[in-house]
Amino acid sequence: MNGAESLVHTLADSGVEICFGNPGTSEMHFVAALDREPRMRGVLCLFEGVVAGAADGYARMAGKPAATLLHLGPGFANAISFLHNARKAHQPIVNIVGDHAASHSRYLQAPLTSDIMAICGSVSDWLHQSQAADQVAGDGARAVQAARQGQIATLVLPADCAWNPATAPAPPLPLIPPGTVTSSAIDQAAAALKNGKKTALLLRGACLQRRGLEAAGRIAQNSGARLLHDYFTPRMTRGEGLSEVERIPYFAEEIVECLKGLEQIVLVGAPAPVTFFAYPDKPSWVTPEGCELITLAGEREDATGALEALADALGAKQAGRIVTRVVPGMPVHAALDSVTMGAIIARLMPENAIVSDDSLTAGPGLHQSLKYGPCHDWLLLTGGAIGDAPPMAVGAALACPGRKVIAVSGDGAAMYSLQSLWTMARERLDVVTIICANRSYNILNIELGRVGARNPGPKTLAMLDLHDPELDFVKLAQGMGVEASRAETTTEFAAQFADAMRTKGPRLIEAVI
Ligand SMILES: Cc1ncc(C[n+]2csc(CCOP(=O)(O)OP(=O)(O)O)c2C)c(N)n1
Ligand SMILES: [Mg+2]
Repeated sequence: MNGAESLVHTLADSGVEICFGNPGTSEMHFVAALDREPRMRGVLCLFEGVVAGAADGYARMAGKPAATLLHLGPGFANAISFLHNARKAHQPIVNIVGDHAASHSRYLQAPLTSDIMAICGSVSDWLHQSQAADQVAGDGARAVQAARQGQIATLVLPADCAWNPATAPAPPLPLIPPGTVTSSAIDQAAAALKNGKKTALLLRGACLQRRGLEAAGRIAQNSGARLLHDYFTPRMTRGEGLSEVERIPYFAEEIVECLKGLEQIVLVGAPAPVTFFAYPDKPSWVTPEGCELITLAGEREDATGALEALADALGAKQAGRIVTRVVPGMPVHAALDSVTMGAIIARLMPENAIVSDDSLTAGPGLHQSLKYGPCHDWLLLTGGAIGDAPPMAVGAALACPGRKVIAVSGDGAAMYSLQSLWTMARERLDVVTIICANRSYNILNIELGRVGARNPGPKTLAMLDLHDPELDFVKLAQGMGVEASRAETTTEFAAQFADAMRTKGPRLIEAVI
């Protein structure tokens, strides 16, 4: 076998079952090796941002890494923003980045020669360049081990290391589990929850899934503490049957209001809260003055186990308050807006769906109904690099066949990664993509005033406007093989969304709001 084959077998032996890729000449041996490893699925994406977003969505839902295949420094560079989102979400990804053969990279004038290690290093927690074909398998096993600690692992694979002979795949390396929380951290949090002060638990990571939420609910019931999660949390299981957790709002002054009066915040897999942006005369640090921050579990520790241990330490046996479903009434016939759109989605979506959410200013309207909707997993824009709802939906659909995936995206955001639709069509993924078409970078129109930019003129406003020309998402989707329709009223949206829920396969609805 050659180095590339030894790597693909090693990845498969280590439990990596899927590779999202956009290959080039330097990756041809890796591509050819896919046919010799039946356990590895290759998924072509037509832009590297889609590759990265799909790997992120896959990891969030599968709880394990996908591989990506990227073409030298420029290919990796195209993936950076969505790798950044994945990194902020502490998701596991194994990037395989083809590079020139050693004999060729000394020619700086070769078009694709770049400072590849600097480019890859910018968003990788683990980075290595293979030095010889017979070391590639071992490098691959180490990359998977690193990724499985919730990291972006990047292996740069020079073409000669891929094509030269190698001996054998490398055996999988042991999984390094997240750190266990010390009993003193649990005792400290337990004591804090009994001291009568106004307290909130701020939860992030896997503890926002069913097991952690169950323990958190018992703690809240026992102690009276509030449960909070950050605005762009990576993944949360929510809706019917789950503990209700308050979402920390987006804008600085709303966050301050939300956290006002708290005397203690217990951090559970979460960092201390800060605002999304800085604004003149507004705080970035939003922990109320005098409020104590107590760490129960660090961002890379077993927060779920810590919550269960804390619930036991408190003797908190009684289940917490759980969400009962509220089925919104069918909105009356009217022009669609984000509130009625959210109500219709929450009314008609099936149980156990996955919602990939980059809905921006349509979000609050959607959130209002969805939080009392049927149980679903909710994936959010963790690193602030917009456009990752459709690619994350690609990855989530491949991780969870049989579950309906609903991607909700702003019209501006959707244009960063529209090529996702082609992969949805090719892989026949059960994803409905909803474009919130307000023909505007609406949030930026709001922010313009908030940051204190004065007297915007026509040139300024044109930079935030999407009317001229109007994007026709129906045609764009059809051009990529996805069935699509436009809804301008509640009635149209309800009919189209209901139909999308009844049938399987990729579908797009341009929701004019
Ligand atoms: C990669 C990246 N580029 C640019 C931005 C800046 N940005 C934030 S929101 C936004 C516009 C979003 O518009 P849209 O998706 O239509 O949502 P709306 O605000 O209209 O609800 C832009 C350009 C960003 N966050 N990330
Ligand atoms: Mg918009």
